[in-house]
Amino acid sequence: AATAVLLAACGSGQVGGSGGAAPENSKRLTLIPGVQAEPFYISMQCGAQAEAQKLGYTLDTSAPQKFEAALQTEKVNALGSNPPAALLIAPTDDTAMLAPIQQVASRGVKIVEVDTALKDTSVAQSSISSDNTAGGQLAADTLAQLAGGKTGSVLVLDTIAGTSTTNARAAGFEEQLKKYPNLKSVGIQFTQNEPEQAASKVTAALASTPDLVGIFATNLNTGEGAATGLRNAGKVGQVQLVGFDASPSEVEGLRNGEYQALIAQDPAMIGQQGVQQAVAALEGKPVTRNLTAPLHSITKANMDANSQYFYKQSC
Ligand code: T6T
Repeated sequence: AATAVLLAACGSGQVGGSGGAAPENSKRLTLIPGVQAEPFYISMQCGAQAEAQKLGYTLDTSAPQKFEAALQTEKVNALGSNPPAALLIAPTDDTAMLAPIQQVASRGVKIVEVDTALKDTSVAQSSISSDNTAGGQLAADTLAQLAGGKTGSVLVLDTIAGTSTTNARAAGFEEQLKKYPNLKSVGIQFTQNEPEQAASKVTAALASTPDLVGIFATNLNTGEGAATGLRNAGKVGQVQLVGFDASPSEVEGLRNGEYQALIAQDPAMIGQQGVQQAVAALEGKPVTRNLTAPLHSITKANMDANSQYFYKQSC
């Protein structure tokens, strides 16, 4: 933090323009994740920080308090006239974040998308994410297998319309579910990425849909909320819960039977590759426009062999 303050002070005479970072910032990267203090983004930050150090760069992180485009925009705007050489960002809205990111790019800052992405593919030099559509398809196959031929309804919990990742997971799931005529979706419900909202959606679905056999929660917040909803209704283990991500609380839930499966991402690898691509762009080396990080399907039976994919609370 002291270094960042010093750099900011040294660069205070610098004004915008398209010349890129001030010389003293040429080895500085900034990561703006979706939200602060969340295991997915903490793990991403750990991977990014380690790689930056290895490559001789510094990486600072500036995270919004909530997963919200307005708050993330403030963080982007705060880069101001003294920006880093490259910005790694997880845009919380595939459209609303376009203008602020474009503004930074227009100052010569290299942009790398990590996890989520803008609809407009012309701004970022590189994007690194899981194959979220395939992740949703994998969740549908997993749920169908868990249902074991039983007929019934399935609920999908998404976060916010405009979140590229979870929207793709939900769509991939819905598409793949058509292959299983015994299972019908009651539709995608949005939760504003709030566990409390996910819990109430589950409570309402259990009341209105007596044949509910399964839930697909498209990220860790929807999963944690769904587990709460099932616990409150005494339905744990009766309604199959397939979650996305592998936060400490989800892993605990898998162990105690609240979840039947988790689709884990590799956020540390996303962060690591994000830094590699940003540095390649800065050093004039070849850049890969789209990179896909692997997914891992974890069940209670194989969880101990997969503990390297569990997300971290600190580096
Ligand atoms: O699932 C991750 C991330 O991939 C998604 O874009 C937003 O939610 C998480 O951060 C988990 O809460």
